[in-house]
Amino acid sequence: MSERKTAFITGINGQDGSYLTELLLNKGYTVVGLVRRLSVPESQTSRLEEAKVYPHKNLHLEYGDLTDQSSLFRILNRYKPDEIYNLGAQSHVRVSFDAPQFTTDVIAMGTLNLLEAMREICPDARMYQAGSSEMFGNSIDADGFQRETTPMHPVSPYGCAKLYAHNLCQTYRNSYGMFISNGILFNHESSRRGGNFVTNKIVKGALKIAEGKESTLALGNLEATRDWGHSKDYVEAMWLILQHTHPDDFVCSTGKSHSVGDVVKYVFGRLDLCPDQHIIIDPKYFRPQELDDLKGDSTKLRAALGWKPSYSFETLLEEMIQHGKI
Ligand code: NAP
Ligand code: G4F
Repeated sequence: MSERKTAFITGINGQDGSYLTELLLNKGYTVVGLVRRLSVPESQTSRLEEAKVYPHKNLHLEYGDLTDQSSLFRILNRYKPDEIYNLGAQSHVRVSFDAPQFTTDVIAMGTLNLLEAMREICPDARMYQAGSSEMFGNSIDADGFQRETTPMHPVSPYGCAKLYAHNLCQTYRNSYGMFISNGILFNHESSRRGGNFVTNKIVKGALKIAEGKESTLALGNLEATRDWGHSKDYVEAMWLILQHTHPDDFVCSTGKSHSVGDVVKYVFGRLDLCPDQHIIIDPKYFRPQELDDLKGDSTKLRAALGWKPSYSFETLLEEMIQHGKI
């Protein structure tokens, strides 16, 4: 790279934000991140510290919030980024039923705030929007896959807010000729995944049972299926999407799906535990409306940008188990 590029990341201390920061610093970028003020300041940078990228001379953190447009104007004005990655979100689907307005404010209005700030200050920058397979709801093509052309009928406040942001990004791209690309990412996990998402909850719960610290693990729906990949692979896709010749929308997925019950079976099996003796079904983890099955066709991304996942379902869970043992 001849001239150092600057990237601005909202949600920098999230799971994906931390992997993306590692990737971009390694590529020689200056990285600017938006962090929210938390009452435990150590939590503001916990994942970046775990990734060993904070502190770093080319990483600058700025206080702000997607719902505070003045903070976005201030930061964009100061750094004039070449690339913007909009990863900030209340990203838990179940919680979006409990806090629908907050979820919508951050994801939908927050994206609008960012787009307007970008249009005013750095319209020639490139922006990646973190869209989700949750936008499809229970809509599935006849062959069992979801792809870019599959109709989107979300079944959660989170999915609705993400679809608003997705549509808004397309509208700004088409109206103003801005380089704005939507990712439609299927579930992706890692050892940095929040402990209340199902994969990490199962890994951590099983390890506690194996160590004799707990005897049961309460879960909700075990029948739902998801297409699970690794966050490290998916942030690579985000970067590739912004290096493309033109802005576009891309599904990112492994193309293989497993049930929540399969995750339980695999993780408990690896720890020589019998799930029937430990798993309790607690309706409090059911959602008012469930998204039953997700399996993504990422042919477009693979063909246009040469992306492919390096982790399988098994190697992903294996890494999470080994990390949890440390
Ligand atoms: P995550 O770990 O929950 O991280 C979300 C980040 O957003 C956190 O750093 C959080 O900050 C920040 N944030 C929350 N509210 C904010 C606000 N009002 N203003 C600014 N930042 C705010 O999520 P992730 O797994 O990394 O996912 C990254 C993005 O991809 C999210 O937009 C998510 O919805 C989307 N996505 C994720 C998946 C997946 O399977 N992981 C799939 C599809 C799409 P705090 O740490 O301060 O809370
Ligand atoms: O791990 P989950 O909470 O992920 P979910 O709802 O699929 O959402 C994740 O992936 C989306 C992409 O499709 C992202 F956009 C979103 O931000 C997030 O990262 O739940 C997965 C499945 C669900 O069917 C849920 O009902 O696991 C089921 N489940 C069963 N017991 C549980 C539990 N989920 C959670 N969180 N906790 C349980 O005890």
